[in-house]
Amino acid sequence: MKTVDILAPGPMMPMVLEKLAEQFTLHRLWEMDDKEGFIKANAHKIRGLATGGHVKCDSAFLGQFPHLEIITNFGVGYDSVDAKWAGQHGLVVTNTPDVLTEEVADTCLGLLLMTVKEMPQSERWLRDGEWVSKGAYPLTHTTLRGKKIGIFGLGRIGKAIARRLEAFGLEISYHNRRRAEDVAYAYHETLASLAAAVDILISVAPGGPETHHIINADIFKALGPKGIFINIGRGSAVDEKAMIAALQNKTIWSVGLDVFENEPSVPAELIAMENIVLLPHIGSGTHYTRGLMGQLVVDNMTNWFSGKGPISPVAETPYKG
Ligand code: NAP
Ligand code: 8YV
Repeated sequence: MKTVDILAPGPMMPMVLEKLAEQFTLHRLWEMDDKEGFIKANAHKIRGLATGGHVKCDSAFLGQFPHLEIITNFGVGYDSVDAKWAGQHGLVVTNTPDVLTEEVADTCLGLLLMTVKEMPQSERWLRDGEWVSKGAYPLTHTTLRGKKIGIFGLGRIGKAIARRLEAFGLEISYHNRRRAEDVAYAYHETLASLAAAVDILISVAPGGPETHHIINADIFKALGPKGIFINIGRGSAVDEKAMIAALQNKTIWSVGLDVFENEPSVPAELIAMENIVLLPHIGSGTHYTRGLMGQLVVDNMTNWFSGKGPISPVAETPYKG
């Protein structure tokens, strides 16, 4: 398959690039001095794109490659790729579902516990010598005991989070566009109704235009002054300014965030807040799981150019054979 030219617009895991380069003629756009010149001269050759969440593959970018067939995305979330446009133009987009589900759910539970039980703050207390100088860390303001949990986006990862929360003995409800038939948790037809009914709201919803700023001032108001918001989905789903205001005005109690609107930039107002927990998008971040995700990127590309079809096409580009 060395006769097939593929393009990586931005950096990816070295393992992915090495394995792709073994089989295909791989062009590393981000390393080139004259990126525009390269595209002008070579766009007609490019048949595959391997990308991650950090490069915007919108219609203007994708439209430059007249013979493009497939875009293999590293990550289950593919909001940086205009998959609708790709589907309308006969392209296939693949993502990396399932292989990261349990890992991301583990991270979410960690983030939830850190936030509710003030673990980063109490660890700082110990490291700063306050245990010795001031005595025991104060009792935490809240607890998971007896709390109602709402999940926004009860899909693969949301269900894995819910299974863990069931073992914690907690009541779970959720909001999706459609009721999930395979669970008995209470369904809310709107996000506002879910937020009003629960103590802790966890977002595992995808990014993209449909969820943009869907978690806004009204949702925080509905969650209430003892409410906690956890985000392991996408930062773009949250109106970050409204969330900062809600924290400053004590409209909600606290947040635990793994994702942000403009990563890796995190608003200074959030960094200044001691009572919240901020993680640098580590949901799937282990060698083990990122390795599985990388392999799936490579396998999708290999399968496609061997004529076997994609392994994990996204909903907007179903494979018809
Ligand atoms: P999934 O199985 O497709 O689940 C997404 C869920 O969200 C579905 O249940 C879907 O239900 C619901 N949903 C989608 N759009 C919605 C909308 N507009 N309003 C209400 N509900 C909506 O995906 P997944 O594998 O669980 O992954 C979920 C997301 O997690 C990814 O898209 C990604 O953004 C994020 N993620 C983050 C990390 C991290 O490191 N922090 C890692 C992996 C994934 P309906 O279709 O019925 O609405
Ligand atoms: C990835 C993620 O690490 O899969 C996703 O949607 O958010 C993470 O697992 C990220 O997309 C890679 O940039």
